[in-house]
Amino acid sequence: MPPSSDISAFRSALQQSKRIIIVAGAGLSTASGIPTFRGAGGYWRSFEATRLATPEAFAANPSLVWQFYHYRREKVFACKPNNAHHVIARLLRHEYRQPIAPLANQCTLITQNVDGLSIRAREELAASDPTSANSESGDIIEMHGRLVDTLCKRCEDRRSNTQSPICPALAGTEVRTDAIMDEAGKRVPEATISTEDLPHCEKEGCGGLLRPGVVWFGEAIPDLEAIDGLVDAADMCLVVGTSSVVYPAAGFADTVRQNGGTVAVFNIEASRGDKKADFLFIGPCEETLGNVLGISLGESTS
Ligand code: BJW
Ligand code: ZN
Repeated sequence: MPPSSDISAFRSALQQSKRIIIVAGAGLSTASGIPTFRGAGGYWRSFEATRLATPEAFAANPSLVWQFYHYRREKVFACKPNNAHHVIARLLRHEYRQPIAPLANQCTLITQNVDGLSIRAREELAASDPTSANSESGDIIEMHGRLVDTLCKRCEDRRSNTQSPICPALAGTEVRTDAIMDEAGKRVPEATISTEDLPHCEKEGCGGLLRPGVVWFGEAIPDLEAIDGLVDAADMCLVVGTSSVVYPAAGFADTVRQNGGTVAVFNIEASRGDKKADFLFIGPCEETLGNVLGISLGESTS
């Protein structure tokens, strides 16, 4: 049976749900101005973003990979959460969830995004209503790491670094976003920053080369056991703005469905997630999510 787009049927299922997971991807942040990984937005200087997100690419050309991540860090510093992040921040909070999912005592966002915008939306919500700053909010799991984190290749020290730019040599490289051609139409090679000028570990006596603290292809997802536990227990799975091609996240909806739960996909277009969906809401999630869930943002956000 094809998935339904009946909002009242979806809301009835939500009323019955007890444990909700939201599985999010790059489409959650497009309205904030962050490019996706696949499709038209998935290129940087004519490189496929997914080809740069590997340990092999970093080993072969740390200068290029750092320029890509520096560009994305600077972009995120200049962005703010959009309506979809704000709706999810509310859904995570018990008092906002109560009217639409009264039985749901657990609600967790499992995001593949590394931009930190979901955390920022949650912080903004807490700040906008100081009386409920301590009220219970569901967890946010950033399963592919964080752009602002660095990881030392030598001592494995992981820490948050929000310096802009992260090192002097990368300053200004973010403005080059397209491939440059010379008069003969030949591609001008990328400027190479020598490895010693890239970010290095500041831990006492280390000085090892730093890499972005994100999860690349072939690398393990931190705390996957805990995530699997949440997925196994969930009876409602909202899949928001992901192409559902990257595992393990792409398999979470299958698990929920196999366990008898309900899956609702929110995507701007058809995606691989559709075939495992009970409900499908096509459109920009920054509009559909609030409408379908019945969460209004009022005047406070953009
Ligand atoms: C909108 C919208 C709007 C636009 N509104 N919608 C099983 C089968 C086959 C392969 C594997 C498997 N298990 C593991 C693998 C290998 C691999 C994998 O999945 N490969 C596939 C490509 C086949 N997985 C891994 O390697 C993972 N590791 C692992 O499994 O380790 C095992 C292990 C165990 C023990 C020891 C060692 C290893 C790791 C995956 C890491 C992925 N990393 C990246 C980069 C992160 C860092 C960074 O950001 O730079 O994560 S790749 C990239 O893809 C990024 C994303 O999080 C991820 C998913 O992409 P996403 O978010 O779905 O984005 P898009 O662009 O694809 O889609 C956007 C969607 O939004 C589209 O559908 C649009 O239509 C939509 N959209 N605007 C609503 N306004
Ligand atoms: Zn170190």
